[in-house]
Amino acid sequence: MPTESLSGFLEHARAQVDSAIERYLPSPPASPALVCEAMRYCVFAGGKRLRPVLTLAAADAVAQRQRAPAEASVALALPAACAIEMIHTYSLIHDDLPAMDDDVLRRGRATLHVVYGEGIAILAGDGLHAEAFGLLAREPASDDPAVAARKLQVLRAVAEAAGAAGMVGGQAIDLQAAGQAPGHPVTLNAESLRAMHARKTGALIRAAAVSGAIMAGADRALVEAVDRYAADVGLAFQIVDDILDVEGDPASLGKTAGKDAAGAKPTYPAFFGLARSRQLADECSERAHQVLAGAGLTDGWLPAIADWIVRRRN
Ligand code: GRG
Repeated sequence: MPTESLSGFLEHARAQVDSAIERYLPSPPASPALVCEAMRYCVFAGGKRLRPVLTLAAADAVAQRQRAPAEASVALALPAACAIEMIHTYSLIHDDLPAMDDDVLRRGRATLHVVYGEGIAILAGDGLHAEAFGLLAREPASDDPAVAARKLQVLRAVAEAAGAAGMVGGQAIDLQAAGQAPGHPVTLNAESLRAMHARKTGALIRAAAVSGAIMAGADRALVEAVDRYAADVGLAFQIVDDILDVEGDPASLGKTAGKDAAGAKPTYPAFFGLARSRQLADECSERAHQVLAGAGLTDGWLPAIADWIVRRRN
């Protein structure tokens, strides 16, 4: 994906992802109009598209490393990029529900349940989740057994990341830590906070990058390198998310700021303070760069994405 700057790459990748998701999402008359509309309300509300960007950037980097045509590799990875964004969006819809984090603002708009009611919001999330796996199974449509094998590997990686060992498990621990699992409270320390985030947000971020690498035909060593890179990018992302909750401006965040402190939530700034939290995020980025250098994956946008995650303001 030869663009001149990271912002050019991000713009191009987001446009590709948005137009593909629009094609892939269900629409009437095959599916009832209301639930289709509710899905689109949240999917097209202006998210950063970090996860699909990572998928496409990983496919591009692996292609460059293997001297393969990058555009073809990115095209193979595009359905996985879209499916992962659909799963991420479902998780945000469900996280915002009164039974979970109970929030009214997301991606700069009223949350889905505020606009469409809780029942439709739950169903829109469920629908996005199911549609994502259908998409992973269906696309890219190909008779090539190698492509079919890569799709199966991606299905497994994404299911594990979204499931009980990953995002769902992390969210369950989060609810316990917030005192929202009656009879099952837990108290997190700095290490169990890291482990909770590794499941809740880290697993899907890793699966996003790994899926791009797999679809581009990466061998085991390259997949592992991309996975290690993404684990550090995911942790940096979470630390910065916690910092922004303290320092961020709700208008640019597009969500309620100050919620962690208000809810006395365990966070990186709460455990380490802001200055050390920033250092920890920088250290993650540094490790991510080292992994890329060691694996010969520095061509393309993965290094710049690690820097963007640490410097972002939303
Ligand atoms: C409901 C099973 C289930 C899981 C929810 C991801 C998640 C798990 C909850 C989100 C809660 C939250 C705000 C976590 C902090 C990090 C995070 C995932 C922020 C939102 O992701 P961004 O910043 O959002 O990538 P955009 O809108 O840019 O896509």
